[in-house]
Amino acid sequence: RWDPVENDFDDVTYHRAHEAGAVRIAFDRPELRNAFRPGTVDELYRALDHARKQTDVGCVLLTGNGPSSKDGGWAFCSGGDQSVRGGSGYEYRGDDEADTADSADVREAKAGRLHILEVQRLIRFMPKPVIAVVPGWAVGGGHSLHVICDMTLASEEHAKFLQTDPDVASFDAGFGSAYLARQVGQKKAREIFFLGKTYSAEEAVEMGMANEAVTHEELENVALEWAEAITSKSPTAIRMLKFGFNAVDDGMVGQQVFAGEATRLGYMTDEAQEGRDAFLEKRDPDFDEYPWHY
Ligand code: 1HA
Repeated sequence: RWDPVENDFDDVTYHRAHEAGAVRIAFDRPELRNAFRPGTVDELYRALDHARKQTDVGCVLLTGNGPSSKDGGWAFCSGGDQSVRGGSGYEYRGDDEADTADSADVREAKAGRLHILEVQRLIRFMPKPVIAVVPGWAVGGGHSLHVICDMTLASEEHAKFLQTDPDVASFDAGFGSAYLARQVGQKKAREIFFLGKTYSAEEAVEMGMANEAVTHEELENVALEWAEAITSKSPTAIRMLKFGFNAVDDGMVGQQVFAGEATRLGYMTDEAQEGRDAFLEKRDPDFDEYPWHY
């Protein structure tokens, strides 16, 4: 059902649904509860950006592979890999094959940076829905990733939601908390970050940060059904709705993204082409036949 998309990834798998306009991108470090190191995040970015550019792909499923061969545990993602966190951030290490291709100065420039906020922005601003498919733990920066996705589908049996950021002296004071508060309310969002309690799939649905909990066995089937429902609809309508939902919280950037799409639609009209043609033909534009719609 899933065909591999050609790639050179080590920490992420990337598949295209056979004959459907959906892709599946998955963290592939199940023994570490799918924690991400710098190379993982860069691969994730590249996979998402590839999916963004495919004009016949309308939906991305973001998930975590499992179970762990060590103890059978499942995870969506447990956030930043604490074992490569150095004094000034997350470090590329020798075994981080994903980045050995970079020259020494590029590695130096990237040192300590986990480009996870760039990934968050890519998910937020790509013109197609990204669905978090949560088969197990969604923790820390992994929790924030599910928050930023357009929708969340969770495994009834294994999904667990937990914010450990303040335990490890980290803090997503951006989308991971602010957008969460939009979903669950201010008090509940503060509880999630300040108390660090673990929530079940059912509780996540109840508080509004997950859409639905389904049996673990059905998880990927339902995810694909959702993707197919989305990709059967009008691409323009879905894109405008996503950016419309974002705009109110994204300030002038939200307006800019929405306006970019409006301009694209405007350019498709005869009226816009008259403007362009008049310029190229060195004459005054004649907009008389285009009504002032009300
Ligand atoms: O918040 C941000 C950022 C915010 C703004 C900007 C950038 C950010 C970048 C990153 C982050 C963060 O992600 S900070 C939060 C980092 N993550 C954590 O604090 C979660 C740490 N992990 C846990 O709390 C637990 O492992 C767990 C709740 C996910 C699972 O618990 P469980 O089922 O009891 O399993 P456990 O035995 O703990 O874990 C299995 C294996 O996975 C362990 O390794 P082993 O003993 O088998 O050798 C464990 O060490 C490893 N592991 C799990 N999570 C991580 C990890 N190793 C490294 N890093 C992890 N995050």
